[in-house]
Amino acid sequence: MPTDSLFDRRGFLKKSTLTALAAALGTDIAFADKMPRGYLPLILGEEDALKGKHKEMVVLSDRPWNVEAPIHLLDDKVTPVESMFIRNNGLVPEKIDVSKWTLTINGESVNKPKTYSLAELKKKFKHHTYQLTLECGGNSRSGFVPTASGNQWGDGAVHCAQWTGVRLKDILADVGLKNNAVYIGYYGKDLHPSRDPSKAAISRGVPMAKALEDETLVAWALNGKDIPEFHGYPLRLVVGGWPASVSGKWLHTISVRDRVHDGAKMDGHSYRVPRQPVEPGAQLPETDEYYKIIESMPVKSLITFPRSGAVIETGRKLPLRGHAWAGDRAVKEVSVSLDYGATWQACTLEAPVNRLAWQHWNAELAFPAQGYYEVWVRATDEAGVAQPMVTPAWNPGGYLNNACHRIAVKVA
Ligand SMILES: Nc1nc2c(c(=O)[nH]1)N[C@H]1C(S)=C(S)[C@@H](COP(=O)(O)O)O[C@H]1N2
Ligand SMILES: [Mo]
Repeated sequence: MPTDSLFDRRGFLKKSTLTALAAALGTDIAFADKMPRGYLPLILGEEDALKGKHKEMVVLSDRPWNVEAPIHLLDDKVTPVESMFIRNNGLVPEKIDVSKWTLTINGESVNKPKTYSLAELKKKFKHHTYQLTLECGGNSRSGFVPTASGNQWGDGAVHCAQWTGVRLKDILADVGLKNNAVYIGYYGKDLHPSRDPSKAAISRGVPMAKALEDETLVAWALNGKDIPEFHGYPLRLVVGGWPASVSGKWLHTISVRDRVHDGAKMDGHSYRVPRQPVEPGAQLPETDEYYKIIESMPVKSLITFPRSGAVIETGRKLPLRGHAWAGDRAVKEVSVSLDYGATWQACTLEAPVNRLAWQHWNAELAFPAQGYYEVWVRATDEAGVAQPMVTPAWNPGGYLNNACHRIAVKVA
């Protein structure tokens, strides 16, 4: 429970929590000793993440907020904000003053740390807009048996929206790097669930080669407007094709490191998978010897239309469509099957609008007879790697489940 650290062993709000609250409220809390055990004062509640979200979005948890999209809400080519999943490891920052927001570039491998105001970033560097696929490393975790620890995402923790900002590589060139730079790490202004300001909720990063790609942005706009509060307002690092956990929200600092970034959630089994396949349910030492950091996400696809459970008339053809993506790679082929993978029909596949954006596919299916069907979709990337038809390698963190998506269709 993320809120545990607010309470003492008997379940009452800690003295330190009460002191911090009194400071925030400008007055003491009356009857603090009468508060029921485990009671969380309203003032500690966060803003409602569902404001501006589609009413069919699914809440996995609200402390911190984790919200996913049912697949039929991902039908748009550019994901609208109302259908974008939210994955928070902590609490959204309070009282954001954009006029005072800055981005600092520091770390062992910069010549000299430099700080930019938001206005300077916008003025000094060329603006770029890319559509980028961000998929949570734990998307589809609920498919693993036995249950892997973490949010039990269905398949809806993915979006491909349009981000506008400046290239990280342009900023880093302006700062000046030493030649021992290995990795970058981000820091965001969100609070650790314990509200302990000395702890980061999450602070991850990528190797220099990924950081310096054209599409790696420091962005202030999402689908042409300010980034919404829950998606990182007012500034965000956006890195397409890798676990979305490397796209730091509420960005205030990027450290250029002379080693693999060692921020929060870079170790243990966070966003890491065993180097060698393990037996389902296995436990292994959480060291670098056994675990490697997830980099590019694997090939995957979704059927976004029709929604599962569609009923069609006998003799009618069914138009189907969706998206496919493959981390750093492009998708080369998408096929659908209506006989549990025995035979496959090739779909029409569009090129991505830019590198690291998902690709749209469509097909028309004829059903041979009345009855219950399942339609499976399977994508193959440009290196010839295809999605598995069943859940792939179990791992303790429940990452990288890219099994084929399927929907039910009844022909009546
Ligand atoms: N500062 C900060 N950045 C963050 C997170 C966070 O909790 N804090 N969550 C990460 C994770 S795990 C994911 S999957 C994505 C989710 O992005 P979204 O909420 O905009 O969909 O943000 C990433 N960036
Ligand atoms: Mo994530």
